[in-house]
Amino acid sequence: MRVLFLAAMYIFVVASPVLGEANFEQWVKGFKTEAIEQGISSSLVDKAFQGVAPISRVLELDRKQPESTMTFGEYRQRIVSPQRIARGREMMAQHRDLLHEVGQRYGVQPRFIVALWGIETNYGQNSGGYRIIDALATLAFDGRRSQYFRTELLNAFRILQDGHTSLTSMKSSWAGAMGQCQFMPSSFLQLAVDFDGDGRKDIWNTPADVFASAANYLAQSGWRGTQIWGRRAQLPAGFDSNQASLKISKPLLAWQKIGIRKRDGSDLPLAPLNASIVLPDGKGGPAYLVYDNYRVIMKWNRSTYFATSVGLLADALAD
Ligand SMILES: [Ca+2]
Repeated sequence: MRVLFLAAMYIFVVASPVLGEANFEQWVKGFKTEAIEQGISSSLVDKAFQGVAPISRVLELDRKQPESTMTFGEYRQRIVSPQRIARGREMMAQHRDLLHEVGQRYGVQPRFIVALWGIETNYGQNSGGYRIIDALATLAFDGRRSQYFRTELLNAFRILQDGHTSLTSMKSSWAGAMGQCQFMPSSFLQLAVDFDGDGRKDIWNTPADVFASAANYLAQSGWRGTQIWGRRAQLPAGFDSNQASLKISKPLLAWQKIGIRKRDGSDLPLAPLNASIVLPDGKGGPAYLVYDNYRVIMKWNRSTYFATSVGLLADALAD
């Protein structure tokens, strides 16, 4: 039975590219009907799907998760590199007035806006070269989360229809994250901002809109502009690593009492704050004491690697 089953799978896999093309055309037909029912203009949908075919590279990338094969130490070295810190400082200086204005409006310290921007797209230099319709159609047709991507594809059409960008400018990552702050279309519809007031939320090419959209995302997710993200900590000998969990949140005083200290060995601040201990590389790796803002960063990307790196890069960009 097992052998027969595998043989059947083999035939399916070999035959699927041809089958896939026919199915894709069918799928596009069904999607177009739904989009038009939802109020997207038929000429826009027709134009957007001209020459679209599934992108095999997108499926390949969807099936592998590079981050999980790296330790946090390796990830941090790559993501919070000396080059990225240097460039970030240049960007802080170049956009100082705008960042200040956006930061004031949304209650977010500019260094966190710039850190997210730097990590997401290397300060706008690498915001993804895929045509979003092609990428999302591929994932909606054949991905592991097809319903999610189908909804995002519909959202992408809403953004186009509203005139925020054009079909040719609407580029994304392979997974549909758009522009310099890498918003999915659903996040764009909820949280993107037209900060320069030209009528378009342009997160592809307008720094004011990019910064304000990122800041608005944080603000709406509960960011506190008077607090930091957390800090590197020193654990006492014999620390019970079961205590290192985002599910466990305790007053700083409680952590101080069991011997947690700042990295340099000095006392924790006496602020009335709750904190959690995070060990991105597990027991024996670097320890971080993190506050509520860390959880906000994890709403942006649910990865301790990501959130800790944003915090560390923001610290490196502090005045
Ligand atoms: Ca704008």
